[in-house]
Amino acid sequence: MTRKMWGLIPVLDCSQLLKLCPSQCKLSILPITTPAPRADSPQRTMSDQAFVTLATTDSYAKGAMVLGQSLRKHNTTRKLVVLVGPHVAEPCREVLGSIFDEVCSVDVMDSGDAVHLALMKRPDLGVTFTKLHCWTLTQYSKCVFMDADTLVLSNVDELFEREELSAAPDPGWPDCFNSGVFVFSPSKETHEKLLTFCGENGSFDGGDQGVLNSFFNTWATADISKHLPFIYNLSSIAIYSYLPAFKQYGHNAKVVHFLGKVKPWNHSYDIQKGEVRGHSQPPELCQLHPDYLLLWWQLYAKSVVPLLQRAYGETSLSSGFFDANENQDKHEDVSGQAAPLAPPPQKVSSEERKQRWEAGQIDYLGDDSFANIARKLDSFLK
Ligand SMILES: [Mn+2]
Repeated sequence: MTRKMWGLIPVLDCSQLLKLCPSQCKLSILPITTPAPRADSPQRTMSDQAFVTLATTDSYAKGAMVLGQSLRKHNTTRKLVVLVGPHVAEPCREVLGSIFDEVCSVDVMDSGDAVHLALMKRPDLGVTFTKLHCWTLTQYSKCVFMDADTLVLSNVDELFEREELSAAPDPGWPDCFNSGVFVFSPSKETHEKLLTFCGENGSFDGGDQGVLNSFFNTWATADISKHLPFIYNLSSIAIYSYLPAFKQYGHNAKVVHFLGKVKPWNHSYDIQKGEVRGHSQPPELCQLHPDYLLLWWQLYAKSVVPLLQRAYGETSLSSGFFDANENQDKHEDVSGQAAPLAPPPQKVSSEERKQRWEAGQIDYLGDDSFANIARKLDSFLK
């Protein structure tokens, strides 16, 4: 019965419908065939908003790769953009291109304020001025900048509800915002103003954070909605300096920021045991929280290393997995005796490790096969 009835209704295309309808009908039909984009439609929101990060070296590129994968893992609906400096190797750009929607090459724009940089003992910070280039991404209406040494622990798309310039307080000087995570609106005009401001005023800390805090100088007082909760930029240093607060609120953390000189990629990882191991810096310099460090390495091993292997050539990197052992065997052959046995690695449980870290005893020592893999990767990434 129903089928019969439907069979009687002629199938009309749009032009036939238009012919049948009085002229005002066009208004009701046209929007159906070509729906006008609405400002609040999710599709529009997805395509004109982006997370932006910056990679000036191959090491920071690794950080950017892990950050990008952490955003993907937590199903962001926004675009992913990475600004890449001229020193980043081609295979790294290739990997970044497979994780990010857009890879933008930018010139390194050093602050030139060498005295301040030296004072900060962070000569590498000068290049983060390249960050200011993010304001030129005018194909997007709103962006969230995230340092390559940050890691997303859950979906943070709600950050796009905030306006420029929204950021979390800096743990060292809470009247300043930390420039590791901030919401901004790309604009050629703002970009030019920032550059002019830099030229005239320099940076009080020799880095981008000083410039941005001087430029957006009402952040601390004007509008509380521009203060991002601390859980959107939780630095390990802050955890360490206010442990009771971390124990109370830390489980809500959404973004971890590996502030300081020692970065996750300066460590190595035992993929069999799932443990983070030694780094090149003395242990007392490292205050990264072991759980977050482990999360970073797990994501790196699972979602980034396979891409790097592909980009740098499967065979050369595969042999890299065994090079260390081969070398050791050769060494044994040459010396005619077994190499002296290293002390057996200490077995430390996750809980023990955490307790030690909380007591300030940060001890990442030891060597293992994945450390050698990482070294091999590093040798490719130089
Ligand atoms: Mn950072």
